Amino acid sequence: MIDLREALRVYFIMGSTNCLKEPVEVLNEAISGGITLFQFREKGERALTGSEKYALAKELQTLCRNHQIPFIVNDDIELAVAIDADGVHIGQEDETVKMVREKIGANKILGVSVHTTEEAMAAIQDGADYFGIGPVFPTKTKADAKPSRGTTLIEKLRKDGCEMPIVGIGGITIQNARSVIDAGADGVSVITAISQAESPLEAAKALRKSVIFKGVVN
Ligand code: TZP
Ligand code: ICP
Ligand code: MG
Repeated sequence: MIDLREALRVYFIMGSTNCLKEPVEVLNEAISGGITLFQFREKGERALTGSEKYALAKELQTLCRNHQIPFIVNDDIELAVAIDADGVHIGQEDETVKMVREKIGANKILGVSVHTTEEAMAAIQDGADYFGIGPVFPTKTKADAKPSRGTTLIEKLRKDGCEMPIVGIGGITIQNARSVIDAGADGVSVITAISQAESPLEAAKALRKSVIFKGVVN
């Protein structure tokens, strides 16, 4: 079994619509730069569907497998089960956490987006393995994102003794990533910071350095 907290440190998320070059090239670079987890999130205008979505998922999953990077699918439980993904990430508007846990089984990773203490408590009860909390900073990537509220919920959950693995998400950059870790998150999830970088490899490397290096020294 992987150490989930470790795996969450540099969490890269993308789908074809986020990438400036071929998704497989972007992911390959991101892996070379040191990402620790990948989520396939094929969403938005011109997102692939059906067999094209399936084929891209398989291609990216194979790349992850070759480098021992866990592969998570966003929202699409059927796809995750069909390709035997390592886990899924769901929001509050998706199928219930309980239902998803039943479908994927006990040994898969189940991530849940939470925005309040109440949602967090419920997700713990229902079998979540980690929380995605955000947007911590303003983001243009998610059209229906809630207003950004910084790291207040992350800090509150930690203050209340919550030990669930947590990643921050939304508008996270190489420059502000450290503040999310300092607030109590185990890792940072990013789309734009890597997928839209001129060099996804250098971006992933720099992000990893800001999250991991200083973490060891401090
Ligand atoms: N959920 C909350 S913010 C967000 C998602 C999927 C988008 C994060 O993308 P970016 O480009 O890293 O701000
Ligand atoms: N958090 C994470 C980790 N992934 C998502 N897709 C999301 C929140 C909305
Ligand atoms: Mg969702």
